[in-house]
Amino acid sequence: MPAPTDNLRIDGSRLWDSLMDMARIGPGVRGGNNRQALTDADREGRLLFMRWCEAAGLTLGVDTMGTVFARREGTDPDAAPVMIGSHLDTQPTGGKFDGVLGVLGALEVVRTLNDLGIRTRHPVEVVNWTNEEGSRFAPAMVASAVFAGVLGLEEAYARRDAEGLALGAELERIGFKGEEPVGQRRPHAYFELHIEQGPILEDEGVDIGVVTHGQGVRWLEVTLTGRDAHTGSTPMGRRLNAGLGAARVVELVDQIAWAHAPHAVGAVGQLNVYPNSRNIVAGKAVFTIDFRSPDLAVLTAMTDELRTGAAAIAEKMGLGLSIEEVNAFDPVAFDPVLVGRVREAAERLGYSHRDIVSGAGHDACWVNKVAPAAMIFCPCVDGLSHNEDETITPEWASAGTDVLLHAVLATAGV
Ligand code: HGY
Ligand code: MN
Ligand code: MN
Ligand code: MN
Repeated sequence: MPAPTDNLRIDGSRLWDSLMDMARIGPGVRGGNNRQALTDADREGRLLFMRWCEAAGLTLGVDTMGTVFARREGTDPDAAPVMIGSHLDTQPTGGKFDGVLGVLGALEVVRTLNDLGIRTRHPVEVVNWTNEEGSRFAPAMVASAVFAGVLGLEEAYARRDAEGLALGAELERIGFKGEEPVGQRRPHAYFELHIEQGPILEDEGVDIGVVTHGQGVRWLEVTLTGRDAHTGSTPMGRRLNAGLGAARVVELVDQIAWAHAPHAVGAVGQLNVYPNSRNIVAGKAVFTIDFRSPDLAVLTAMTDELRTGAAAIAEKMGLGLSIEEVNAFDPVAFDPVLVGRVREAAERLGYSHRDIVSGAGHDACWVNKVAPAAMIFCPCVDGLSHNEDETITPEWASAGTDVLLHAVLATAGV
C-alpha cells in the first residue's frame, strides 16, 4: 500500500467531469446554477450525489435536517469519522463551484482511496449539509448550526421562504427529512474544501488558501413603516416616506462599513418597498443588512452604530422601525493542528499557499464548535462568486482536492 507521504494525487478529470455533471442540475439563466435549498433541483442534485456515493461503496445516512452522510469504513470501527464536505445548494444566481467543489472534491478523495486500496484507520464520511446558502431560508448554514447545537431543530423547521413555505415542510416534500437525530455522528475532525469567493489567491498567483479564521457575520432584517400616500397631491412635508428612509439607512450601512475598513464589510442585499406602485409614496420598506468582520468588537460596534443611526433616521422622518437579527455567528479560529496539516500538505505537494481569513461563512464555522475543523481554499476567477459567471480552473480544483486528500490521510491515519 502506498505511503501517505508519496506523491499521491486525485484524478482531476474524473473530478471535473463530476462537477460538470452536477452543474447540469438546476441550471441558471446565464450558465451558472439555481439549485436552491429543498427545491426539486436540490433533490435531484442530492440523488445524483447519493448514486455516486453508493457506486463508490459508501453507506448513506440522512439526519433529521436532511444532511447526507456517506460513510467509508475504517479499520477501527470504534474510531470517530473524519468528515469532509460542504453543500450542494446554490444561490438563485449561483455558480457551479460554491459548495459543490467541497462535496464532490470529498467524494473524489474517497474514489482515490478506493483506487489506491488505502484503508484509513478512522472512517471517512463525505457530507452534504442542508441549506448552507441561507438565501431561500435564513439563516445560512442552518443544518450545521443545528448540528453544532446553536439552533433548535423545530426553530430551523419553522423558517419560512418568501412564499411562506416552511423549511420542515419542504424537507418532507422532497423526501429528505431523515430519521437520524442531528448530531448523533460526532466527527474526529472536519475539513471543508471551498473556492475562496474573493480575489486574493488569484491576484497573488497562489494555488492554496490555508484558512486560519472565518469572519463573524450579523444579518439584520429592517422594517420601516410610514404611510402610503399619493405621489402627486401629498405635499413633501406631509409624507411618511419609508422608501426614502430605507435609502438613508442603506447609505448608513455603507458609511459604517467604510468607517471600519479594510477588514469590515457591509451590504444591503434585499430591498423591497410596499406597495411598490409608481405613484404611491411607499408606506413600508423591508430590507436585509449583512455585516461581517474578523473582529468581534468591530462587528458589535457596527451593529450598535446601525441601530442608533437607523433610530435617528426613523425618528427624524416620523417612521416606525423594527430591526430583527436573523443570523449571527462570531469570528472563528480554526483548529491549529488541522490548519497545520493543510499547510504541510500544500508544502509536500509543491503548491504555493498562504494563510487567509474566510470572508464568507461556511459550515466549517459551526462544525468548529463541536470538533476540530479546518478549510482549504482554491482561487476563483476575478474572485467572483454568488454570480453565475463564477469560474475556477480544473488545475485549481485538482490542487485543492489533492491537499484535501493528504490532510485526510494525515488525520485519518493509515
Ligand atoms: O453568506 C455566506 O457567507 C455563505 O455563502 N452562505
Ligand atoms: Mn459556499
Ligand atoms: Mn455561497
Ligand atoms: Mn460554505
